[in-house]
Amino acid sequence: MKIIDLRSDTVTLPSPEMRKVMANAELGDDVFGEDPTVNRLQEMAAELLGKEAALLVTSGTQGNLAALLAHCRRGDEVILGKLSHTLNFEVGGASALGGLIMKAVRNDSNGRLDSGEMRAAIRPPDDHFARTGLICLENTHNLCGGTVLTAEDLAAVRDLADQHDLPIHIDGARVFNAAVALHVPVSRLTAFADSVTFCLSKGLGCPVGSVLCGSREFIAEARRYRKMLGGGMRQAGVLAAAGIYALENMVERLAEDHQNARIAAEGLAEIPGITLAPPPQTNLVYFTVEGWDLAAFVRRMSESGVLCFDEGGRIRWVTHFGIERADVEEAVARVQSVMPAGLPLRRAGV
Ligand code: TLP
Repeated sequence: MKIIDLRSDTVTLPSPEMRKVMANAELGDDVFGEDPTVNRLQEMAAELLGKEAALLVTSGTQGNLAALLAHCRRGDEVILGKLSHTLNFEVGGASALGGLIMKAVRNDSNGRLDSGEMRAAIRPPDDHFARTGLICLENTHNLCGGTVLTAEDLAAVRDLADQHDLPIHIDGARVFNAAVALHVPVSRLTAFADSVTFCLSKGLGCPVGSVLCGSREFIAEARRYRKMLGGGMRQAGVLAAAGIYALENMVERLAEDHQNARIAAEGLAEIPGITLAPPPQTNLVYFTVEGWDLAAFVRRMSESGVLCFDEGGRIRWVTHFGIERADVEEAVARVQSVMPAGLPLRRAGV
C-alpha cells in the first residue's frame, strides 16, 4: 500500500536535481560571510522580495524569533493574531528569550487581524505602559486555513502602522503560496512589511532552511541574534544551493499543490459527514469529520496509509511536492472507505 503523507509540506524530500546542486555547491565559512553560495541565495532572496538584504536561518521559527528580537527591546509588546503560528507554535521564544510581551488580537476567518482590536492594542506613549514594538502578520495563514492576505489587506495594516511609526513583520513561511494564488510577484505582498521570513523547507521542497529579509541595518542586527540563537552555520552553502534551486525551479509549481488541494476538497465535500473548514485557498485543506473522535480518525487513516494531523479540532491535509493528483484522489477514496466506521467507533469509545 502506498503511503500518502499529507501531514505537512515540511515532509518534502529534495529532488535528484536539487541534491545534485547541493553536492556541487561552492562553499566557505558563512559565519565569516565567506560562503559564496549562501551570499548568492541571500542576494537573490532580497531582490525577489524587494528588500535590501537577507539572511539564511535554520528554520521559520528562528527567522521569526531573530526578527522579533531585532525589531524590539525587552519589555516591548508585539501585536499578533490569536491564531498566529508565532504565538501558538514557536515555544514562546520571544517571551522566554527576548522578554517580549505577546499582545494577541482576534484573527478573522481569512487570517486578517481585527482592525478595531489592533488599533486598541497600540499603546499611546505613557510611562505606565509597555511600548508597542511591532505588528506581526502571517501570510498565508496556517490555522485560518492557508488563507491569503491580499495587497489591500496588507496596505490597510501598513497605513495604521505608519500612523504610529511601527514596523511590520510578516511570517511568510508560505508567502510564495500567497503570491502564486494571487498571481502577483511576491514583492507586491512583501512591499508592505519591514521584514519577512519565508521557508525554503516547506512547499519549495528544500531539506532545511528559511530566509529572513529586510533592510541592511535590520539584517545586520538579526545576524547577531542568529548567532546568539546558535544559527551560525559555517558551510551552509550546501543548504543555500537547494534554496537557489528552489527559488529558480519550485515556485511556479506551487500552483499544482493548490490545484490538488482543490481536487481533494471537492472529493471530501461529497462525503457525508465531512465539512470543509474553510474551503482551501492554497495548499492547506482543513475539514471537520462528524461522528468521529479526531484522534481515532487520524489513527484509522494512518492504518489505511494516509498520514494527516488533527489541528485545532479539525483535520489538516497539506498538498506538496511529491503528492500528485492521483494521490489526493486515492486519499479521498480511502476516507470514503473509512468514514462509515465513525459513529460505532466513537460509541465504543475508541
Ligand atoms: N508550521 C508547521 C508546524 O509547526 C505546524 C506546519 O506543518 O505547518 N510559520 C508558519 C506559518 C508555519 O506554518 C511554520 C511551520 C513556521 C512558521 C515555522 O517553521 P519551522 O518549522 O521551519 O520552524
